[in-house]
Parts: sequence; C-alpha cells; structure tokens
Amino acid sequence: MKAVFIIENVRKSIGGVQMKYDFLERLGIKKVNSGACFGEWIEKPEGNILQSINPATEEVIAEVRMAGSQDYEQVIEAAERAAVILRRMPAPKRGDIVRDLCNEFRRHKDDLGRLITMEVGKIYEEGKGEVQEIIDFSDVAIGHARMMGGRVTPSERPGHFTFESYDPLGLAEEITAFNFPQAVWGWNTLNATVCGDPVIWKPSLQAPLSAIAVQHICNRVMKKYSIEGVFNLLIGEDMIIGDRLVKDSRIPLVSFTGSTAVGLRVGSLVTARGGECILELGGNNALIILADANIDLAIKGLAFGFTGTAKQRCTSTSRAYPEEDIAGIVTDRVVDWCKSLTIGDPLHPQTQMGPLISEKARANVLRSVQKAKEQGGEVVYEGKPLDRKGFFLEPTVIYTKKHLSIMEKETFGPILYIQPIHDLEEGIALNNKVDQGLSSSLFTNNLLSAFHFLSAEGSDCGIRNVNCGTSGAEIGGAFGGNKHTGWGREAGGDAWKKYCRHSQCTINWSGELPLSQGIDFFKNKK
Ligand code: UN1
Repeated sequence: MKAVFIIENVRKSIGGVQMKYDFLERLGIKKVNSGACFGEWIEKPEGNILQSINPATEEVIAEVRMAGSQDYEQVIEAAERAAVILRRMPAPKRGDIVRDLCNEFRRHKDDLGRLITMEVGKIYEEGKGEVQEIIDFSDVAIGHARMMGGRVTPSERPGHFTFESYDPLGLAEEITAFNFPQAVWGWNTLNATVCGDPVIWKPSLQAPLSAIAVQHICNRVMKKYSIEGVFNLLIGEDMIIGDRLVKDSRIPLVSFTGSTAVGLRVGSLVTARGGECILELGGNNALIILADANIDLAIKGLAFGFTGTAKQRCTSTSRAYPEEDIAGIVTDRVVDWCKSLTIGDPLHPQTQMGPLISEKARANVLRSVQKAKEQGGEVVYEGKPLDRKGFFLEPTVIYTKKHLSIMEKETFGPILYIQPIHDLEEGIALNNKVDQGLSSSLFTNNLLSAFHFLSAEGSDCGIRNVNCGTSGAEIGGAFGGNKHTGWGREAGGDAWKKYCRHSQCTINWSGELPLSQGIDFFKNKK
C-alpha cells in the first residue's frame, strides 16, 4: 500500500483545497503519534509502528508508535496511584470530571465524528451520532454520581441498621472494537469514573486515532484537576499488550467488546485469576414482521438495521422473518431499498453507506454469500464490490424457505437473510435458535403479539423491541446481550454496579448482641 499521509496534506494545504482536514490538527493528531499515555504521553513508546488507514480511500491517515512492555508498567503504575486519589474523592466530585469531559465532547462533536468517519468509514451522520452517545451517557453518569446509593434494608435484629454500600473497585480495563471506536469507551469510562475506577484503554488497532483524539481531551480536562493516571491509553498488539492486560491481577475488571471466540477466551482467563468481566460479543439479530404490521415502518427498521453502518454494528439486523403472506412484498421492498441506496464517500451528506473496515472484512462477507448459495439460499440481490478505491461492497439479500446453517453465524457486513414464517411462534423459535442473543425486533400492530414477544416465552435477547429496529439502542438503558453475546451490561440501567465493590453493612446500636436467624448461642451462659 502506498503511504500517502492525509495528515501531511493538512500541512501542505493551509490555505489550500485540503483545508477540510485541518480538524485532525484541532484534535491533536500528528503524523506520528504516541500510543501510550497516562495523562502525559510517553514520547517514544517502544512498540512497532501502526498505520491508521482510511477504509474509503485506502490512504494512511497517520501513524502510531505502539506501546511495549516498559510503557505498560509505567501506565499501570500511574493508574494505581490515581486509584488511591479517586477512592478518596467524593462521587459527586468525580461527576464534575465527567461534566467537564462532556463539555469537551460537545465542543468537539463534529470533529470527533468526522475522525470516526475517516478512520472506520461510517457515514458522518452516524459518526456524530456516536459522539452524541458519549454526550448522552455523560448526563446519565453525572446523575449516577449523586444517586448511586445502595438500599437501606430493615434489619431483623433490634437496634440494628443495615445498608448496601458501593465503593470504587480499582482499575478497569477496556478492550474495544473498531466499529464504535469512541462510544464504547465512553459508556464504560464514564461509569468507571463516577464509580472511582481509573481506566486503561486498549482500543482496536483499526481505529487508533479515534482513541488518541479522545485521550487528548481527557488529558486537557485532567490538567485542571492535576491528577495523572485516571484515563490511560495503551495502543498495542494483542500478544504484547492485550494478553498482559487480560492476565494482570492488578486489574479487577475487564470490559471486552469483540468476537465471541476471543471474548470467551478473555472471560475464562479473567475469571481464572479472580477478576470480573463485562463481555459484549457477537450479535446475530432478527426482525420479525407479522402480516398486521405497518410495513413501511418495518422496511425502514430493516433498512437501517442491515445497511446502516454497513451492517457493522453488534445490533445490526442479519435475519428477517416476515409472515408468509407478506414475505413477497417485504423482499421486493428490501431489494428496492438496496437499489436506491447511496453508497460512497462516507463524508458526503447524501451517502447512506460507506465502506467496510478492511479488505478482509469484504472478503468475509463475500464468503458468507457463497456459503449461503451453496446451502440453497436464493440470492435476490447480489452485492458487488464497488469499482473504486476503498473497501466498498453493495448489500446482498438472500431469500430462503428453510433455515440455513450460515444464518447461525454473525457476518459483520451487509448481508440479510429473509425467511418466511407461518406465525409468531415460529418467528420466536427462529429468533431464539441461534447462540447469540443481543437484539431482536417484532413489527406488529397486535397488542397480544407484542406482549407475547416481550414475555419470558418471547425473544431471549438482551434487547427486545416492538415496532423499532434491532440497532440504535438508546444509551440510558442497560446495553448487552444474553447467551453467547456476553455477560453483564454496559451503559445505563444498573450497569454502573459492575464497576463497584459491593458491601452489605450493619451497625448495631442496641448495646446487646442478638444473632440473626434468632440463634441463641449464649443460652447456657446467661
Ligand atoms: C456495538 O455495535 O458494539 O445500539 C454497539 C446500537 C448502538 C451501540 C452499538 N447504540 O446500535
């Protein structure tokens, strides 16, 4: 690959046509960046050089010098020192840090969104949406900082007072994927911060600049507080940095987002050393459409679900199950959508779908299409790679009357399977048939069907929607999946508790020592 540095164009361009890229400078991105930081950048980390590639142009945006073993130790030690300071800081004060961060994210939303677009290829609208997730979640986290109390429970013993207490856990490590290169850091970090845990972030090697830009923001905010080591970055190879982070018993909590295969291995390594995990792994999400549904809505839900973000969300829609009577019309409308879809430069305001992250990702989708054909799937719309630079691939739609084993596998790229169903029961059974259990949708205007789907006998996924698509969850709610999609929740709901040490506390002010369960241990000694 020819290394044409976009970042060099920035310098050449001052006053010239390439000025649109000057946002990279505003975000602190240089031609060669350090990939190790604990508030201060480690100037020359000892790891190899990593190139960040724009998947829409195949140009190198900038380079990163990755972290090595010495850098690792320096960062973890700074984080340990910060843990002592955060532990003493009242939670509402930790909320102030999040508020300051949030203000910076608001200020830089467009620039950060543009960087996401440039580095991972999602359209600018969605790039900004991702930053908005951090802003939205900041509000939730700031609220937690004043609200995250435990319950006071009535004691069974006279003169006793019992309550739950949530205290800082210690260090939290976050290993994130390319497809949400900032937001997933955001949910985890903002919860961790208000709970009092310094964070060590190992971002995807396919999106290092997004992480560096975020780290610059964190550094600026933390200068005001004169504390190092609260927000830390280690960009490094899996075998050098990732493996070490996962096995490091100084880090009690590991939040991992990525494939099921890797996630299950991370989970077993972390639990084997007594650590705790939040795992957000593969999705393979289904959308059921009953004959009574508003078809226009369902098609919109499907369209965003399988072509939004080039179907590279964990929540993207892979499988559509329309009732038999409407299967033909649903298929035709999905094909019409594919024909009308604007694919191209993700920075262009008209574009609806940008490139996939890499050539490997594109080849992987084409392989899945091939397998679906071999298994008897009928290709009703066959996506071709675009004849231009960049990893662009049109969507593919496969129609099948029977379940295909390829439908049990998540393909991270634009492929949709459509299988007609007899009724809701069959739709739910097929929805639940796969190992993954992240998101699910039902489109219907029938109240009974809606509640059935949302009941214990309905969808078994962590996210269950009626009349809205599988992707694009609001972040005030708990985010995560069941079965092979993961353990635990991130973002809203009760997810914050996972970042805390949990204690049940009792104070006895009775002057006696009554035992619980009514045990009279001292009856012979009165
Ligand atoms: C992911 O794809 O890893 O619900 C996260 C959504 C987004 C988050 C997706 N809020 O689609």
